[in-house]
Amino acid sequence: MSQKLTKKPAQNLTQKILSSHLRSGKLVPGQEIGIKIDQTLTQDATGTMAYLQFEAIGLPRVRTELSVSYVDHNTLQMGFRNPDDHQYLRTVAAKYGVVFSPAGTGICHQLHLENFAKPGKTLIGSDSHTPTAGGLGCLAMGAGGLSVALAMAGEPYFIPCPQVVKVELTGRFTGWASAKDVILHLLGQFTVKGGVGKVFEFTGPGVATLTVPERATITNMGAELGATTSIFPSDARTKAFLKSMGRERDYKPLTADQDASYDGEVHIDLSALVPLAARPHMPDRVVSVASLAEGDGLTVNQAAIGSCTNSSYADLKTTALILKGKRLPAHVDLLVSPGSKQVLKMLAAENLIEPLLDCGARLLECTCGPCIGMGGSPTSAGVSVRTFNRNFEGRSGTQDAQVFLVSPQTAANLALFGRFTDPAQWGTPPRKVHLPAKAPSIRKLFTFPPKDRSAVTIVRGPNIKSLGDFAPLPESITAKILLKVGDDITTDHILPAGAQITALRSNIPAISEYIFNRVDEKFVGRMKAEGQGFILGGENYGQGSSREHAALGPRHLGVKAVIVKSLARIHRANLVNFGILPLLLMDKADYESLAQGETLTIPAASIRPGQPVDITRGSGGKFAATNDLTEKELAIIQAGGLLNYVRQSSAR
Ligand code: MIC
Ligand code: SF4
Repeated sequence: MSQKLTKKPAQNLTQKILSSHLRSGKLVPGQEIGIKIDQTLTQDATGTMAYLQFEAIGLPRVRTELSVSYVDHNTLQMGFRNPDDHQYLRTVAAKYGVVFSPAGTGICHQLHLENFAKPGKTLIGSDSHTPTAGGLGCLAMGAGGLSVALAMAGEPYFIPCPQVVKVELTGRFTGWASAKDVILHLLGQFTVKGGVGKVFEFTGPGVATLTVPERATITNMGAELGATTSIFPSDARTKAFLKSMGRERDYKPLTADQDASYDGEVHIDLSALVPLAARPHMPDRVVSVASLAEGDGLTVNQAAIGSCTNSSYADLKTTALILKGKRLPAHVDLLVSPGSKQVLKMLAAENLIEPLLDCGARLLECTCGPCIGMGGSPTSAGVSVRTFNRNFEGRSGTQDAQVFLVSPQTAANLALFGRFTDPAQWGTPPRKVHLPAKAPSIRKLFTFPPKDRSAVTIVRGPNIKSLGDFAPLPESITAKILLKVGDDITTDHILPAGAQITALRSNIPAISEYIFNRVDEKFVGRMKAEGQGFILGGENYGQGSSREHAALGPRHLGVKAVIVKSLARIHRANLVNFGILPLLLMDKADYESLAQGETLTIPAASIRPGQPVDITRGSGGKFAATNDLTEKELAIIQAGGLLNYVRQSSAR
């Protein structure tokens, strides 16, 4: 009898990692899957809530292979609230077995890539740019703080199984093109909503020409496509990177099978790319830098180099080499923030700080800094070229600033000229920068949890308020549309960043006062007067950050449902987690006829997964809204949110 060998079906890289971590569901795009999470990360602005929620779950320690708490978003320590948050984060980490990275050590994603991310592992982080770790073959996703708290408790992470898009890279960079231009090119093609429900998986001969930090720039900003994540294979470049980080043992090769299939395919010829820029106020408004140089070229008032997208050693060394021996024009303010102390140490060791200082640049702490509006705001109507990943209106702290997203090479050159110029005028680019065989370790700067955690006391300042209780969803809700907004509303519109507001992330009643205040400063007043209400929105509502405060704040104010044309992935999950109904207009044309102030009745108890319901209008007419909720998600909303749901399920 001949024995038939059953050949394992060919898998792409995403399917390989997903299937080895699958806890529930099937790998069929769109269906809900539960996956085991190996690592988690948090940052300070979302972390305090995540740990308060972890505490509420009541476990003695985290159940992941590794959990790290970074402090990088707000390190200004203006007043007691912010340092109190840091102290809480440090002590709660020690108590529950989490590694702690103190303020100033670096930006979470850069540090995680350098020190902890591993090929083939799953990672979720309470920050939308967690996919940075995809640069070394880790399946890394941004999530709300509560999802991260549950992953720390050992629970699977539930997502709709993504489609996988193959991005075939060929050729190699020429001239001034760099990794940033790859992702800007993709954004120009796909837009900020084009990646929803998708993983972008990079393959092809061009991959081998890219170093891990270059790959990480690309996967980082895949978040702007709305993608679930982006990932590169783990290969000889990955091995060299991990070796330089003193982590060669963490290397394992990982690629898609030769004949793997994908749900879509794009091709990028790296040698055809030119320097690109995303114009104000969206990362997908992409044009060539040369086109912005036409005529006299727009004056540039500020340049900012850094952020989790472009703050690596290679990015900053290239910057320093471009600026060496030059002097900035008097009207240009240049801010440089290294991604980590390791980057800073390497620049210092090679005397590359001096060219930055001598040209007139300002060296900032190794944090998010101007990217999250922590200082460094441009002048009124000022033009700022930034190597960051988001240029949403007002995010820089100056409402009418004109922020362009560009590569470090582009930012440094434009800063020197003081205006947009054609890359043809920039001379010869410096040679591609590679990491040394052994980079200096900063491992001892992390605080590893003590063996005996019983003596650790968690310290809470007066601004740290535990989460209040949320009531279950009523059977029927009659309330007014208290805000009508357009397409592409970002979480920065819903809850602005900046030092003043971010300092309130541990205090929901206080931070709720700022919900939508840059869009309509009377919104909070209307919510308070009415006690409850709905929000009407357009396409891609809630894009951008993972901050769950953009759901928690509205929930605290009494928002019961958001009725929109479409939703961004992480914000949708945050709405579910905090018991707000995410409803989708069946007929998008109804958006036009619905007005702010109109009263609606939603028959909440009759909502079924994927089924339309009739919503009664104040005028007596009706319109239909549907949903893309699973049975479980609906039960979570009906329970008043995920914490209630988990408590009820464990009581059963
Ligand atoms: C951002 O870039 O918007 C942030 C700040 O990093 C957020 C997280 C937050 O709001 O704390 C993100 O991207 O998730
Ligand atoms: Fe920090 Fe900006 Fe990156 Fe967000 S996008 S993690 S604020 S550097």
